[in-house]
Amino acid sequence: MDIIKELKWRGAINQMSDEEGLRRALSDKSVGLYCGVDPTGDSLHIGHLIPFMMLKRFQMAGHRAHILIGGGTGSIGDPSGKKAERVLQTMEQVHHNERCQTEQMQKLFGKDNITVVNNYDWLSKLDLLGFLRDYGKLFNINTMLNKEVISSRLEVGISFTEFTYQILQSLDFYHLYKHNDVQLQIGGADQWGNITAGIDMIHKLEGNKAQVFALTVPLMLKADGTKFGKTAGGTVWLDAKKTTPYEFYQFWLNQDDRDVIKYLKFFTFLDQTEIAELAEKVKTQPEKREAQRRLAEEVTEFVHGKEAVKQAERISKALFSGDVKQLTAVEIEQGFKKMPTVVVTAAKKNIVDWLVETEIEKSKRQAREDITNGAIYINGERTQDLEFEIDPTASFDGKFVIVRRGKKKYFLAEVK
Ligand code: 485
Repeated sequence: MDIIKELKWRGAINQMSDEEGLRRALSDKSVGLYCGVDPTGDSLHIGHLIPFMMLKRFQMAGHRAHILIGGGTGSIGDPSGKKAERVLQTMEQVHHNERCQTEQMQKLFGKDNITVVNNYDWLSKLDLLGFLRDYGKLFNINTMLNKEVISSRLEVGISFTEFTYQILQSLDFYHLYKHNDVQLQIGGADQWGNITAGIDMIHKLEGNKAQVFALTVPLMLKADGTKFGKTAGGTVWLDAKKTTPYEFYQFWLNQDDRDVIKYLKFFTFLDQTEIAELAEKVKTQPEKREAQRRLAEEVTEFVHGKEAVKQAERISKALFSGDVKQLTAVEIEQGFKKMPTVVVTAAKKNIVDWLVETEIEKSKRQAREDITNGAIYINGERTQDLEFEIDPTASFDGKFVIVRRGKKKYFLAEVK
């Protein structure tokens, strides 16, 4: 299947310029393409994953993928999709974020498989008069004002700095066209104006015959109308320190039946046959959540690797069945990050006193009642003896005590 056809089947195309020209270019040879990202944070999130998966698909089809880190543009700030002027980041922030994001990209794609460039390298070398004479002249104010990004901001106001952003992104496309033989720029739906501005600029500089193309991916919408990529805990990050692989896995596992097939198409490399089979299972055996499990496995493996998937599965299983004994200290840290945590000393203590002191139980009376009723589990073992001594260092490298009350309620005591 040709790549455009495949992307269409995946529902991954929002807009394309010159579809025929692009198809021809793609079938003739290996095409250079790029997607840019501004280092506005120290980690990428799953929203970024959508165009990146697209880059990867092009790469798998034999094309040359480039990622551009916007060290230059990130010091200005893209007005696209923003209702108000941004606060400038310090250059230290920009450079710090640049380093973090570059490392993440190289992990995702493999160091040798992707060309990562930074527009700070050429944008920071522009001089004002050269910029105005060589490039400013190519941009018509009326055309710029008519772009949705700018027109939607005219009432609240927009600085000259942000207004200029589209020229900088255009310059990048031109730069990569000249130096890296890049003909296609991809991005989210909000990037259409910036990408087409670049195409216009290249046509002015190189003539209308220059073969350059734009392709955008749709904005991800959820069936229930809430924002994609957010949970109660906030944004879902690609950085394992900000969103642990277990939380990441759980995020995908918890997707709605109405969304899961769309996400399988967008976020995995599974083919049509396999996705059709999973769609059938959503209909006939939704309670098994096989499509969700496959989605969670695939995306977690792509971002965090095979081992992380195994770990996430072990943690999920242990928490579900209550059999937490086999978990390692590292797995406990991941799995219990969002659960109630108390800090305890290493001192041994009677179970009733310990449960009250940690405030897991409100009173001694309640603690005794729960213990004798068999509702209390210490490190996965039901404990019904009121004289039991808790030794906080007995399990999990002496770092944790896991308490479960009733069927599902977990508490983590951290030994310090
Ligand atoms: O030459 C370029 C320089 C910068 C950029 C692109 C090309 C970045 C772009 N202007 C931007 O702001 N991108 C967003 C970002 O950096 O977070 C998001 C888009 C989203 C998707 C994603 O980047 O909002 O639609 O393209 C990769």
